[in-house]
Amino acid sequence: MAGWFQNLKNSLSKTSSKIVQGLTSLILKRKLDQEILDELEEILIMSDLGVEVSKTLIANLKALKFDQEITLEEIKLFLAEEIAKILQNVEQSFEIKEESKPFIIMMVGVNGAGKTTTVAKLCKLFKNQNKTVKCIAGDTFRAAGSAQLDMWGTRIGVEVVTGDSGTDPASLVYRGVQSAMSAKDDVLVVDTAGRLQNNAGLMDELGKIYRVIQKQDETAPHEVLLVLDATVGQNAHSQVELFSKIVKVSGLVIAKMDSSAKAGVIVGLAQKFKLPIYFMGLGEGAEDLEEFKAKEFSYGLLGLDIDGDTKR
Ligand SMILES: Nc1nc2c(ncn2[C@@H]2O[C@H](COP(=O)(O)OP(=O)(O)O)[C@@H](O)[C@H]2O)c(=O)[nH]1
Ligand SMILES: [Mg+2]
Repeated sequence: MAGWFQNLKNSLSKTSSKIVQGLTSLILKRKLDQEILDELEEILIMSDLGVEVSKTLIANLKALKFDQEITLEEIKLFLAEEIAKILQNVEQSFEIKEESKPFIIMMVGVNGAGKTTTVAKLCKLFKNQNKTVKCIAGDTFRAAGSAQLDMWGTRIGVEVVTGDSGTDPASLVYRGVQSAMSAKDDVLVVDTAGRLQNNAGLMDELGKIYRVIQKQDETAPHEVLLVLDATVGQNAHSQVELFSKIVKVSGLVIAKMDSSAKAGVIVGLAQKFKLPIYFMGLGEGAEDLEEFKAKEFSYGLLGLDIDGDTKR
């Protein structure tokens, strides 16, 4: 479908304009000297790519072009290609395995990251693929948590398993898994709460939900997706570390790419954790979810266009 790359590029404009403005102020046409390299490194670090990635990119650029003439376009292209190489390692298409019925996806993440919205987007996506889908409103901690998903369910035509506010989430999840099993649903998406009084409470609850799922199907949950809010920048690193201690995170979803100026953080996350990035959230609507594509993301990040085919 034409236009999806433009949509991604527009979504990334807050981040890319920061990088591109920095670059534009830097270089007209001159030889690549140490001063430019230092300034360039600072721009990359300020753009949330992370210190380690930024240093590597600069070292590679230096090795290739030091003391030679270079244009702004060449630098952008170089960065886009190098960043794409890093991100290719975490580009992986999300697969619902047919042999697992239901294929159970558990969503985790801090409060406000975009979990519930992503649950709705995923349900819609699988429904569009003609799969039978259910979800569980496992955030019984917030009074509005379950109502929010219920409303989405009505809107997109997907059944939502809910309990009253304050219901024990683990028993709700048990009931939801049973229901999806007996209906032989293709996919079951489990929403969870993010903020509990403290980390111990969160660990306890997510651990319990994980075990309840596993008890009913020892191969499940088949995916544990950590939803990260792209606007939090470097803080995303500590969230990956925290949640990886609690559950076996199998992949990432980066929400709110469209409202972030810090989407560059993905590059550092990819380098450090090597977790697949499956999806990007590009808005608040049910359709505003795209598969993560390394090259498109990198080019969008540098405000560049891609010629020809954009892989979709
Ligand atoms: N712009 C934008 N907003 C989003 C996106 N994903 C979620 N949101 C908004 O972020 C807020 C928190 O989302 P929610 O799904 O309730 O987060 P949760 O607490 O993790 O379940 C809501 O206002 C959502 O509409 C996204 O990809 N883009
Ligand atoms: Mg929620």
